[in-house]
Amino acid sequence: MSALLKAGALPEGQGPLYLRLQALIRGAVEAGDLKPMDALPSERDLAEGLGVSRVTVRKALTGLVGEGVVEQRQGSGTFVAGSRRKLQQGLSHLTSFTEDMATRGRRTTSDWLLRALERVTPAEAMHLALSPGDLVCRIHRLRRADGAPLAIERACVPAAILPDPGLVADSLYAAMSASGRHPVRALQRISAGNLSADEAALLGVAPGTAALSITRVSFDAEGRPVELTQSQYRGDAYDFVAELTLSGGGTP
Ligand code: 16G
Repeated sequence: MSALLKAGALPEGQGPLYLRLQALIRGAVEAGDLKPMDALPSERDLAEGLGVSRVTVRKALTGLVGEGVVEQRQGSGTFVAGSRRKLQQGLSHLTSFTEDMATRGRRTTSDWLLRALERVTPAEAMHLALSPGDLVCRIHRLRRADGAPLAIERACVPAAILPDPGLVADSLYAAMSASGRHPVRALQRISAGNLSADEAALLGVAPGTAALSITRVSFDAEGRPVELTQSQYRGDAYDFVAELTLSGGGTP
């Protein structure tokens, strides 16, 4: 990314500046220096770093959006188009979002949407085997990989396991591990859904866009439920991959 700015001044050449900037960014994407879903520097940083006006930057980015090289998401910035190369998550290993992204060399960040200690709802109590009146931590986050929004996750964890939502820094599973209650097994339901206007705005896509709705209930080593998480994953950015084997070990 900074390589784009460090590459410094635009190469000398003929033609309008915005077209030369467009070629510079397109070249970085084609060379793999910028990867799908990488965030581009802000308009201001590009303008200052390259010594051009913001109007020039805006014209270049508009051209690249038209070519399908980058995507602009309201309130989030400009990203290398990622829809042709989706992230894949295996379905047979119990991993956290942070671990999933780390194995792909991507950095996880989260925007906090809610961090609260509240009474359990009846539906949550059923999943988590709690009693009415018990307390739960609610951790709602917009999860990003290298800056690009990928999923909205709404986790609910019994207060007996996570007494204070402030204990979660970057990773919920890391906080649960610290109290010795890392999940070891999970049940997960995946269904198709459409994003509400609010969810779509957070994920930077059009309202009504298709998403993967996932509900995960996970359990600790003693079989006690420790987490109920409902997530919306961007359908254009994520593939879930399952490995299937013949049941019974016989031949067909
Ligand atoms: C995954 C889990 C989610 C869990 C989160 C913890 C799915 C569909 N969901 O995203 O249930 O709460 O990881 O991630 O895979 P963290 O430790 O990075 O906060």
